[in-house]
Amino acid sequence: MTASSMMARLSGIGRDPKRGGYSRPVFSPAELELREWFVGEAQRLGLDVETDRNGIIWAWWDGPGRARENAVATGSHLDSVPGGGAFDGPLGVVSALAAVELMQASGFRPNRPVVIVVFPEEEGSRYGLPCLGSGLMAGTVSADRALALKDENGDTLADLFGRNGIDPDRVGPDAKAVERIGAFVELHVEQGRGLVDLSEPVAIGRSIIGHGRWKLRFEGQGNHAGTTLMSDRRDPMIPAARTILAVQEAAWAVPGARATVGKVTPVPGGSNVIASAVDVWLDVRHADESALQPLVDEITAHASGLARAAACRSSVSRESYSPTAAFDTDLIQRFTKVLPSAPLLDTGAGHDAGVLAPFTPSAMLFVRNPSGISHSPEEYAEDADVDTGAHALALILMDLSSE
Ligand code: HGY
Ligand code: MN
Ligand code: MN
Ligand code: MN
Repeated sequence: MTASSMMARLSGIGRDPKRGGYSRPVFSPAELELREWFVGEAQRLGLDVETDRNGIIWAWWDGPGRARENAVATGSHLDSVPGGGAFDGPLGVVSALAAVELMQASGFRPNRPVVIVVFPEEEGSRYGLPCLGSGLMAGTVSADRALALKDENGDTLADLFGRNGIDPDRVGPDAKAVERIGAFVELHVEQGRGLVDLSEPVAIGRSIIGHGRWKLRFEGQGNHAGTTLMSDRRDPMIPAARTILAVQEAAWAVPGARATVGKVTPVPGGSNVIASAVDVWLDVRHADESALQPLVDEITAHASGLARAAACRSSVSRESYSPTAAFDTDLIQRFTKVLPSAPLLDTGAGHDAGVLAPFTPSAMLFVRNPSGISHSPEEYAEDADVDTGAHALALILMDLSSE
């Protein structure tokens, strides 16, 4: 089946009528449905499917008795941000399936195992930790910390994993799993306007800029909205709001910086309740890491002054951090030979390929997104570009696996 027809087939799964677009938190019914669909499609292609100790699905195209080492791996994720688009994640998985089908149909037989990999919780929408599956496998995320994290309903990752057949006691670094990947290629919908401006359907990824998430907590005194005089309040919403404005100003002052507050959680969150606490989630990105931390420091210092001025307290925790990741130059060179007209693009979005890059040669392909918009229902790719992307991926996989 072509990649575009697979995307069409999946288009009803995980729609979010309230927010628009798709909401597929990891291991939600929608994401589980996609995972199950993936397993069925992989088996239809004759791939051997296994789920590892970190909830990562592997679908192997290899012969009986062939050692699972030096594999050419490709894939992405099936979870989404709240109210996200159809393509971020699934496009890479669908294109991997389509690419294997194209290779099989052409009569090609790989000399190295080819494996499709599906990572859980890439977006970090449920537990706040992006690229959780790949990070656990690579050991860049602490298993103890991750397993104790709670989602909005107080459900821990340990419980969620346990209910889905993943033994929490076995979650954690898996050097053997990483070692068997000889090269990793992640295809992804582009999340900006690079390819639109260049009038090309497919790009080769060069790097991912450094990025991280911080949680700023403001604490005051929860109280009654009607009986508490303005002069008697310790309302943490006030320094939180002023901090959000300060984030924007501070980021504008640093060329190349991107800083976002996309999630604010008042506790307890009632319209007639002065909050007792407010969590402000800060996402900061910069290609030059030496500019990133000082910007975060400036914001948090400012936040603490604003909290004191409102008779509140503030604290900050770093929830996740991904250094700038440069993709493998040898792989990029090979991709360029196979796809001579594909431009090289850097991206501000995080990916499992960025987590794997320090451990195994990794690189990416991007498919044109005419809207230039992502993490939104408006994220888009034309059918023709989707199929061109899958074809490009097949050429890359054939080149790599024929050695
Ligand atoms: O870039 C992100 O926000 C996520 O890792 N996809
Ligand atoms: Mn995303
Ligand atoms: Mn993604
Ligand atoms: Mn991403």
